[in-house]
Amino acid sequence: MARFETQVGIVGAGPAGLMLSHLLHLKGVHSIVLEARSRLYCEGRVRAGVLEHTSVHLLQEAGVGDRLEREGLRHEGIDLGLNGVRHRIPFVELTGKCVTVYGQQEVVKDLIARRLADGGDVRFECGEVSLEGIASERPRILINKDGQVDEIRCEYIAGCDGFHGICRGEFPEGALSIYERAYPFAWLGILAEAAPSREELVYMHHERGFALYSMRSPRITRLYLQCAPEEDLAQWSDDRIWSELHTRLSCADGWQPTEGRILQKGVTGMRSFVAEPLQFGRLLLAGDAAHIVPPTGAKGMNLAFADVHHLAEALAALYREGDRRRLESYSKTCLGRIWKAQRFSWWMTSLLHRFENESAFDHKRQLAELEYVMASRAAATSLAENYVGLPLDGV
Ligand code: FAS
Ligand code: PHB
Repeated sequence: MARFETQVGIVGAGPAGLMLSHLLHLKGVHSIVLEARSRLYCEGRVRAGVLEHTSVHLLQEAGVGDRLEREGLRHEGIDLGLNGVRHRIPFVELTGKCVTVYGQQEVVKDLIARRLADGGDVRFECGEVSLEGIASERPRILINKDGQVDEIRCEYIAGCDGFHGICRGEFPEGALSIYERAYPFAWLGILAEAAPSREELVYMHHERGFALYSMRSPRITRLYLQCAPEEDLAQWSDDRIWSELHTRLSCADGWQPTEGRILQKGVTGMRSFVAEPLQFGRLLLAGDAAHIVPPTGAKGMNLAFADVHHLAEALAALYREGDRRRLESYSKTCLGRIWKAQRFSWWMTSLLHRFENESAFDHKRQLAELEYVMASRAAATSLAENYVGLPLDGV
């Protein structure tokens, strides 16, 4: 058995784990990152697309925003649409802030490159991870790879291993309260080699179901269709996907998405999920390991960055000044903003998707709410301030 020591053992090299490791490094705190998958897999995973202004600021402050500044697409608003009629929500006019479109896989590439350039210890394809002693002062991470078990003795463990990771499951029976909601639909998403034919995102409520027009670069379009929760991707030929996208996204003014070679397609389930508290003993959860939002509000990755910002500040205060107050209140500090993002993501999802078994009243009420948001400056401002990102302290 090989033995290693670190101050913070981090499980997971997604946006949460990588950003935490980098922020800790900047504050002089040592960490080891353990990732089950390969570097290539992590850098190729197509997921989130929108960075709140708060996340852009965090990345720039942390010195990992250069390529983001060069290649990220500044977006000053979005369009909401109802059966082919669009209405713009002008973020900058309403809030003074904007968002940036820059794929999650690009953020992951930038963070991995910087950690490795700084001599960071990031172990890909690490083998099977298990935790021991999370309630003790010296928790351990055991890694079993090809029958060889290595040990990493830590002072703290950060569970950044996503919704399907192992860390949340290490909390003892009864230590966690789970809050969740499932949705009766999913998103079929595609990445297409097609120049975006609009500058900003279009969120369309259509009788046949929600559709989202997004992008990744001047050459790549990202599009989504509301589909059944267990949709069989094999039933969706490229032609059928484009036909449905045109049906749902074509607008009265003649705009519709440009077609192109489909580079990637997948079905993403929808859920709202929060596990409270985010900490037990010396194990602290961050990102999707602790919470999941439906992607309609573009909050998932942004919440992960907010969590690790607070966690890095808390650990630095402890190591630098022996001040444990931030660490003891880490969960409470994060949960205020997490629940506001949960509310907004639920609201955007409920506003824009078709609910098969809804009553005629609820459908009319939903349309009235969408028309109200399109017509009211106050309602549009509420959407805008949540979309661009609430303050990191959650108030
Ligand atoms: P992640 O899941 O990104 O990273 C966790 C990491 O831990 C992974 O690399 C995993 O391999 C690793 N891991 C897991 N178990 C492990 C173990 N036992 N040992 C070691 N490593 C382990 N958000 C948006 O805002 N917009 C979107 O459009 C959007 N689309 C999404 C599509 C999909 C299919 C999914 C699953 C999520 C999507 N999200 C979206 C949300 C997503 O972007 C997350 O919020 C974001 O990845 C959160 O980052 P992390 O918390 O780091 O978790
Ligand atoms: C994306 O571009 O992947 C994207 C954008 C906005 C969302 C969800 C996903 O709300």
